[in-house]
Amino acid sequence: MKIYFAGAIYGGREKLKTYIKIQKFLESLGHEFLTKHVTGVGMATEETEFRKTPRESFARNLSLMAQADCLIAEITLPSLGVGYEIAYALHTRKIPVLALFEKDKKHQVSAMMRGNTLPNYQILGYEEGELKATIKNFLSKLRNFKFQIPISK
Ligand code: 6IA
Repeated sequence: MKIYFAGAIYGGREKLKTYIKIQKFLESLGHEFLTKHVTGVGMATEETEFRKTPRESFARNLSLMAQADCLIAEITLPSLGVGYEIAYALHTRKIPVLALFEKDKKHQVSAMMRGNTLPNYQILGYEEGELKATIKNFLSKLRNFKFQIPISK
């Protein structure tokens, strides 16, 4: 499966280790981690990313989004970019979205994320030790998800 991972960049880099853990876990399961620019791990030429203009980054991200089977977001840190990507995945691509946040940081997660009841959206608080099982559970249910929601062509 091709997975678009969203995590804060300008929103803060404090959760980078968790993003990398998620990337390595998804890759160990055989999935393609589309958004290596979020972690910087496994990028062909890291420098190229830094030289991209915002327009180039935006266009490249939308083309990655067009290939994605689902989106997984780590939303503990408030990030405009991540919020935009989640809305785009839900409303434009209509793909399944899993939003994860550190359980004890619930108070800083936007009501727009916590109150969303769209059928292709799931939000879960996690403790460090639960992360992998939570992701695995989401991925195992994706096939059923696809039957429930209209997937865009
Ligand atoms: O608002 P934020 O910067 O926190 O948004 C982060 C999210 O938006 C990530 O999930 C990314 O996919 C996307 N994003 C934000 N900025 C960039 C970017 N800028 N390049 C690619 N995607 C981005 C330059 C990156 C660089 C300095 C490593």
